[in-house]
Amino acid sequence: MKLIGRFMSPFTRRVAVSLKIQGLDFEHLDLSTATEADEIRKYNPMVRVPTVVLDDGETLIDSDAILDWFDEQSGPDKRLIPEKGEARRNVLQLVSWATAAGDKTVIAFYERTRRPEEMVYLPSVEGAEGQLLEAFGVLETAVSKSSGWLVGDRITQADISAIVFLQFSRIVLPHLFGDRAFPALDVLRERAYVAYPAFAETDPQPS
Ligand SMILES: N[C@@H](CCC(=O)N[C@@H](CS)C(=O)NCC(=O)O)C(=O)O
Repeated sequence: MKLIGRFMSPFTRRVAVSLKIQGLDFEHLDLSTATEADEIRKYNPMVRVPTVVLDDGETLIDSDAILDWFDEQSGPDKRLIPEKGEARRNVLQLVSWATAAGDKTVIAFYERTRRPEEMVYLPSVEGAEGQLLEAFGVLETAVSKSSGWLVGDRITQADISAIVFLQFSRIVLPHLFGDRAFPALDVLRERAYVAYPAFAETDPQPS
């Protein structure tokens, strides 16, 4: 199967990290939505990433839906989102804070970089930036109350998403993080990098 999108895209990267942790092989097409739209369009007419093309040719879009399918394929021991109950609710809630931070980061980043300066409405951009910091604050509190991984005693999608989206936000909106530290999330990231090569193997490379 093919995974389309750069690891600078946190939505793509969390799929890549998850597939690697689950031991699923894929071919990575390192294509940028900004500069290689025509190539991506061959796989996804919306030119959005991540896009996955399965071995039988079927196309999957949207990281949540993609992750859900591979969780089901992996079986109970390798699931990254528990199948049911409180653990599932907790993981899904934490993933939602992380993806919400990611959505707001993409909005702020695109507004700041893809518009003529005079057309940027700063109060709206700064509003999104405030929201994403609040979301990371919720994740910081959650991890500081946990005993290692965010939920339970092994890595879940909550950990992967928290790590990947915070790294992305720090890269593309560095001005936000000068006086906002997330020490517990940093410890979580270090723990994950030591335990799982998938993180280092997908380190985002800003162009
Ligand atoms: N909800 C989507 C969000 C994906 C997303 O925002 N992808 C960005 C890159 S990080 C993208 O493709 N941007 C180009 C566009 O949407 O036009 C998911 O979870 O996959």
